[in-house]
Amino acid sequence: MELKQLLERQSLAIKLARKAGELIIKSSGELILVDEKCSFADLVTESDKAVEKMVFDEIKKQYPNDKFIGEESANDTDEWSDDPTWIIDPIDGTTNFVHNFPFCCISIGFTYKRIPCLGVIYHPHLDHLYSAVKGHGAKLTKPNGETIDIRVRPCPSLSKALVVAEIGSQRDEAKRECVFRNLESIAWASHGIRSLGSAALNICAVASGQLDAFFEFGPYIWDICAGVVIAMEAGGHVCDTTGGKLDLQGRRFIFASSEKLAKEIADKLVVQMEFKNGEK
Ligand code: 2AM
Ligand code: CA
Ligand code: CA
Ligand code: CA
Repeated sequence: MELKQLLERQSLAIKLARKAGELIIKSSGELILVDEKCSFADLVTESDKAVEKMVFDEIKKQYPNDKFIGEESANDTDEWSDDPTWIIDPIDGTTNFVHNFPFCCISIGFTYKRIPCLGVIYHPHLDHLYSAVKGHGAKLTKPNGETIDIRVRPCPSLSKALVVAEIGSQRDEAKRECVFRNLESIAWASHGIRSLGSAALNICAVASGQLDAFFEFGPYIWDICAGVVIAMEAGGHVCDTTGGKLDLQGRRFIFASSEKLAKEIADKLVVQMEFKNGEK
């Protein structure tokens, strides 16, 4: 795809991310919880659905032939193909949103030939807009309108790293134990663990040098697609939890400031959790 076409899509994504941010902020006070998905800790609100619909409807007006994958409208028959595809999480950090903890975002990714080539992530409470086009750097636009390049910060080893990780939303006992064994292993080998509740914003924090690495078992393609473009353009290393090539649909994710740090984390993960097809 030509750069011009990507840049056109990027400006639409930025416009829609800001519009989505307004909806998120506006609806924070009047939350309507509509469902629990795979467990009592897996929440969805009317705002998740409304934001996704608004974004998809607007994109469809300009790009009727592009494909879509979105968290709230995804179903098992959705195929991720070589076609131009928008991959969207309308609210990443829904649990924070429900609890009024101001740490969530909209994440808009775009793939062509199954390669992530555009990512826009907007944190409305802080008015931070992260964006990247493959091959053209990762940027942060601040509330004063200034846009700066962002970059990961070098970190010599896990023993000097501050790591962010999530426990996910499953609550069955077998999964719980695996999650904690891994957290424990990384916690004692590093400066510490943070858990902030938004995979996409975790990626932005590492990409801008505020944290050194992020790992999670269980994230879906919409949690990481936009973030992966920002991560790579910020000079970081993404891989799966064994240190091997990242599968965007594999639900096993590491992003670190360097390949060496990513490998160190992979080596310390004591349980490689498996996700069967269709498993939530
Ligand atoms: P969400 O807020 O859009 O649901 C916290 O675990 C982070 O991981 C959030 O970004 C959350 O996205 C995402 N997430 C959602 N479902 C998950 C799952 N089953 N396992 C792991 N992470 C999940
Ligand atoms: Ca969710
Ligand atoms: Ca998400
Ligand atoms: Ca979501």
